[in-house]
Amino acid sequence: MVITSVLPPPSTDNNSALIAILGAGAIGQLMYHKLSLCTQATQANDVMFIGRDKQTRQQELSFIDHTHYNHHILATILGIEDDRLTQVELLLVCVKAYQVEQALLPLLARLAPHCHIVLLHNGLGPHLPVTAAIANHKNQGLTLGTTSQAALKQNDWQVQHSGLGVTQLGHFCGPLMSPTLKARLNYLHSDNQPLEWHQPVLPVLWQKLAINAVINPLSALNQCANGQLAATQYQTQITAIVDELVQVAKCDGISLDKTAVIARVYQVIDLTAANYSSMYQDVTHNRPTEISYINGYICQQAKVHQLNAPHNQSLLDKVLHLSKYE
Ligand code: KPL
Repeated sequence: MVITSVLPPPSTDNNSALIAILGAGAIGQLMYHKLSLCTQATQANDVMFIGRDKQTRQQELSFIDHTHYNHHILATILGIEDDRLTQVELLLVCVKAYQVEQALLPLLARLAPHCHIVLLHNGLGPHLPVTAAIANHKNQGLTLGTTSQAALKQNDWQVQHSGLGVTQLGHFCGPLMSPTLKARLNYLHSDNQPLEWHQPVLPVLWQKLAINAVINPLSALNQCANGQLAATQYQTQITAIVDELVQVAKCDGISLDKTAVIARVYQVIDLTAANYSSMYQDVTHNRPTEISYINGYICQQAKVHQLNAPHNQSLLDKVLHLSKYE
């Protein structure tokens, strides 16, 4: 059953600090709702999207939470020429990995000089050019993160929270995030799962990379739901993918326990059994995939360390071949 409530648009205070979200895909809209629903009680309007257009506009969003309650909110999508960009103190980057550099780097100079950036995408790699760019904006800090919360876009502005999961964040470079902003981000928790902060954060991201390196390409290539990957026919391949990843991570200074990583991969396969991975959906809808930042990142780092990663390379080649965009 879907229950509907219509919330009035919150009031706008032109001088307050803003939290902005770059990327209005399923995860971007989920994060928007989690952060803005908690401000409805106080009528604060401090969460906005950043759009691609010059002009700022309002957009009605619909969000079906995990209890099937349907929330409607009028959201502000800031235009790229809006002066309020300079008040953005926290930017959550929820675009796909392959969009991060192009979408974020030109924005950095327009945000508050002390704006804190949070990257929240699948895969690894974009943090390297972002770190280099942020070095030119000495007061801007960078936090990296990952989420296993699942959201499904039902149409452009309607998202369903389709799976509870954990969001894990950790400081990466530059000034630390202020305690006030950290407290706001706690609203990203899912109902039974608090937001986790990890220091260092890279081991957590490599662990998530392993989950995506197995589930995403295998589900896309075999056109199956995540749960079907628990079948014994995939066991040898899954072990080989993780084995290569653990060796590459080790040369990158990240020590992972192979048995624990494989156990976690199977746990996520089980927890998300009915879901279709983001790569399955990208391939099905003829969209670009994040393969170059998942298995591609493992192959790239393998080359740096003069290692071979044939299983990851083969998945990379096959998915690139499938997708007309890459
Ligand atoms: O992150 C995911 C994705 O689909 O990108 C997993 C965890 C594999 C869930 O489907």
